[in-house]
Amino acid sequence: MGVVNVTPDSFSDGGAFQDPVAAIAHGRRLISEGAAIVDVGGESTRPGAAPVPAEEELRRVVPVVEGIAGLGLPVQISVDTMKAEVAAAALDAGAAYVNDVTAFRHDPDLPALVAERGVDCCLMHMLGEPRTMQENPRYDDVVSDVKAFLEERMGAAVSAGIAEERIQLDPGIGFGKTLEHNLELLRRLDELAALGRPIVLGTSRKSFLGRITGRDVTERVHGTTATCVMGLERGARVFRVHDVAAVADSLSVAAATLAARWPATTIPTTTTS
Ligand code: HH2
Repeated sequence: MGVVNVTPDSFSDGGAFQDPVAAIAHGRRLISEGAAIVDVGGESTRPGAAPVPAEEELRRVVPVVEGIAGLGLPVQISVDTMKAEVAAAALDAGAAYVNDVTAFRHDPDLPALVAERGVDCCLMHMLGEPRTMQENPRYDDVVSDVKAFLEERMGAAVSAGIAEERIQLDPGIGFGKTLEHNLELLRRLDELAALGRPIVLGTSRKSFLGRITGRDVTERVHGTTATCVMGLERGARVFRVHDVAAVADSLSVAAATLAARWPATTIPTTTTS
């Protein structure tokens, strides 16, 4: 899953793809590098980020989804949003996957929309909200707590009419977690994979990698690939990354070594509503 951030303030590439033409070209490049999914987002969720009004998020996201869909390439377009209004417009424009970092806790209309359109979704764990999530996060046992949360949110999604096969789960690396929490989740990712749904892993360029390596945000590709390879070995199947070429090569070699099947999913190019 390649990341296309159409934002002025994303933590690693804010401002680089605000122009729709640049964002669409970036999407094309990520697809050519091996992305099976491109995740288009118009609201940063970095620690301390301020919420973006739906109107502005729509203005950022919809032309880019439309443009990438118009390329006619074999890719699934994801919209990274917590708002049903934005998701609906993105699905109309050609997206077929909803990536909600709040796991349907922000907008009660979002699960019904995903159910009605029959599209894939990602439910992610976050402790608190982006504005405050890194202020002293605490867990009894981070892996058990995240697992219980994901199980509960998956149950809520199924109750809202979403088919279980459409649901993917994400531990939310960096979302209300210390360095130690992130490493514990990575080390014990197999316990989350035991929930029986594909695990999405979003470690790309995140600050915990900089804490370990001392590298700036654009120099964390090697740290990112290390986490993806370890994640694959422990059951992750979707890797949300900025540096698709490097990660795709690393995963191909790791998957061949493990004789694992990767990519693990077929790629729908249209919505199934
Ligand atoms: N991380 C970010 C945003 N969306 N979605 C999922 N499912 N998992 C993640 O780990 C995840 C996510 C943060 O990364 P990025 O989009 O690059 O930054 P920003 O939120 O500042 O735009």
